[in-house]
Amino acid sequence: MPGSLNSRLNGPLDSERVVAEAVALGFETAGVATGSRSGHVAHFREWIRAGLHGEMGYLARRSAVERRSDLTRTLDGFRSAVVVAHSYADADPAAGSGDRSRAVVARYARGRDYHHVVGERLEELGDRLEAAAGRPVQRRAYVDTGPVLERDLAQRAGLGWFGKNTMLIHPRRGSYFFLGVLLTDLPLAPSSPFREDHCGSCRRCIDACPTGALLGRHEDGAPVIDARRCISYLTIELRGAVPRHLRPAIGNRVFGCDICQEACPWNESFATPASEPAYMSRPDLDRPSLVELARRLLAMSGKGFQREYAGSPLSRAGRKGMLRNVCVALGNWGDQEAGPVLAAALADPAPLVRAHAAWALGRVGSAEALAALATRREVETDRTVLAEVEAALREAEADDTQGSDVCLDIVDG
Ligand code: B12
Ligand code: SF4
Ligand code: SF4
Repeated sequence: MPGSLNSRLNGPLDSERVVAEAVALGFETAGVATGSRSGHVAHFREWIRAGLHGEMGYLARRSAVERRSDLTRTLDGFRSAVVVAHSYADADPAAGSGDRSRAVVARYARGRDYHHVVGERLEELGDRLEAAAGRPVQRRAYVDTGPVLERDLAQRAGLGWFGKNTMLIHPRRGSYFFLGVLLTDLPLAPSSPFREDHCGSCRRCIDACPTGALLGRHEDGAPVIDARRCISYLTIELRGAVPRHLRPAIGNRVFGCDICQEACPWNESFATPASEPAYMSRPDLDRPSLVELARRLLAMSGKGFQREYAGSPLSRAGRKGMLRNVCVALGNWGDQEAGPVLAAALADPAPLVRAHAAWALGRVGSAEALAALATRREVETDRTVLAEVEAALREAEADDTQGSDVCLDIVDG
């Protein structure tokens, strides 16, 4: 440990000491924000009012919105928020490979669940601050799930600016990091807020987003996302069917999406692989073959899935959600090799899985795929699945007719 950090760790309990303690615990950087109210709350409310949060009802609950607007509603006696950043950057051969027969899991989700990793470390940080303060410290730790505007606090604590991709970007670390927040009753001095916007005229993230989810900056400067179109939302948060018109744009992403971060020059220049072993990829989530992944998931029960992915972010999507995502990716690959496993998925007990398998078989379009759809049409009892089966058969037929039209045109010409 460098001498200066060591001496700060033995110094008085001020903001410098708090940051030093956070860094000693393995966080890359940290800062302090004070003031229980945020200037961003009106923007947050407007975003909810416009329905851009989709089905993420927990964001829109009245009590949760109110708690976001005033931190003293969450911690009586709130004085300061310690905000930490924990890097999960990964060199990622997956995204660059372009091999559509393999699944891409977003970087943040390939290892252990960050809620646990960051949460445990924030508790440890709280214990250390309490020992240094020599009195009980009122505190609450949040990572992602609480009614807290984490990026707003991070910007106020000096950790970075809001990029047009809505990510909090650090000028020397890029954006591949989690945020954690420790609300305390400690009277700490605030760090300098990060006021610059380093995006300038760049719009690489907006242009790269395959679903058009990034809407650019609002006239007040806030970046706006339509979460209902974001692949991260569609593959993790959405419980029902993925809207048909968005399925092709999802490609082979089966859990989360990093495209607007991959496009960002600040990540190209500054993201260096994380040193945290907990975030290293599980072997089965490192570019798994889509067919293999589908086979494994189909063989699991819902409980078996939760056992297999306990402690992994993937548990949030559940078996049905993951199989839905893998079916979409298999349909986007569209290779005949996907046919047999999709035919098996067409008999899955979950209608959600059958519906997406039907869509994917239509995209594969081989004689075997169409035969599996035709057979299912005779026995299917779920109306939604039946509609997907019929649409897939209709579209495959239309493609076929279009194909022969093209031939005729050529012959006629
Ligand atoms: C809901 C949510 C999502 C939703 C919506 C995303 C979104 N951009 O809002 C979905 C499911 C799509 C999602 C996806 C992802 N998420 Co998410 N998500 C959240 C969550 C739980 C809430 C975010 C929220 O409230 N959104 C609503 C908007 C309106 O609020 P906001 O994002 O804070 O944006 C502020 C700015 O717009 C701002 N603002 C900025 N400038 C200005 C200027 C002015 C003048 C004003 C008035 C306002 C303003 O006002 C808003 C309020 O502060 C946070 C954790 C948390 N509790 O904060 C994690 C969080 C934002 N997610 C995170 C991550 C890692 C991701 C993914 C990268 C995961 C992945 N690989 O798939 C993607 C990235 C997609 C993207 N481009 O955003 C990290 C981001 C870390 C970072 N460096 O920024 C967080 C902080 C979780 C964590 N603890 O680490 N996420
Ligand atoms: S995470 Fe993917 S889908 Fe979502 S905004 Fe970024 S590029 Fe678009
Ligand atoms: S890609 Fe460009 S516009 Fe988007 S967040 Fe990065 S710097 Fe900003």
